[in-house]
Amino acid sequence: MLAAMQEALIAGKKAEVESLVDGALAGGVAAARILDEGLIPGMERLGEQFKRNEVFIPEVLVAARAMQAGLAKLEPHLAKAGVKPRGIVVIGTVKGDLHDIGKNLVAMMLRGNGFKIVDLGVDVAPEKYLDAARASGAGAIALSALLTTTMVQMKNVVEAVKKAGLAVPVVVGGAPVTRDYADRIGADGFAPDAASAVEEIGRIIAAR
Ligand code: B1M
Repeated sequence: MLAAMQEALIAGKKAEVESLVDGALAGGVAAARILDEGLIPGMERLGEQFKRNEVFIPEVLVAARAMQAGLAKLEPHLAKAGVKPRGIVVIGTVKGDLHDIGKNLVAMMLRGNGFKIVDLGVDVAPEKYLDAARASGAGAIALSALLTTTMVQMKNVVEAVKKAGLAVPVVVGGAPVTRDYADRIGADGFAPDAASAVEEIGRIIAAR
């Protein structure tokens, strides 16, 4: 079933992905396993095909829509019931970058783990993070970037936060981002995946 889910995702068959996710959940497969062995590997395989010019942007967009639909089905199951709010997190994909699947997954996992989320969407300019952090009283700013050309924007956000004298830690992540890069730009935290982002942000907010 999880292999079929990968195929349906790659083919951009939204209704089929939704029904396979429903079926897996009904059959007792854990939401995390559906993510880790169904949806995410499907997207990774598609990424490889994209790189080899075997598929193009329209196919990737259709698959992304199927992925979002699958994630929406999983969201209630990733949530932990009865967890008290652990802090407010402002999240967004950096300026120039339109990839939002990973960012949405991080937001979803944070929400499911008791954080309140202010989601700024994609292509977010540094000052927007600052405004939202001030307005919401955020405990952390979370930045996502998927392109080597846009990850440099993370440095601009870190610098803007410092320049404004805002005492809000900045946590970064996304496929091209590494712990080393996070350290080099002076970010307060880094996570390689959504589950680690929950741990990292939780640890940073708790330590404040
Ligand atoms: Co684009 N794209 N894309 N794309 N795309 C990549 C990223 C690429 C690796 C594909 C490839 O060449 N193999 C490549 C980047 C190369 C590079 O920079 N090194 C690429 C490119 C080149 C481009 C365009 C430039 C293509 C073009 O126009 N010629 C263009 C750029 C547009 C723009 O942003 N300005 C483009 C466009 C698109 C679409 C719009 C078609 C679509 C995005 C749709 C959408 O997001 N709504 C798209 C997609 C879907 C991809 C791939 C195939 C899949 C990305 C994805 O959603 N992965 C991707 C190839 C790949 O990654 N294998 C690719 C699944 C998602 C769950 O993973 O986002 O990595 P990810 O998130 C993970 C972790 O990274 C982490 O947690 C998540 C889950 O555990 N994480 C965080 C993410 N954010 C975090 C924040 C954190 C912590 C962890 O803390 C705050």
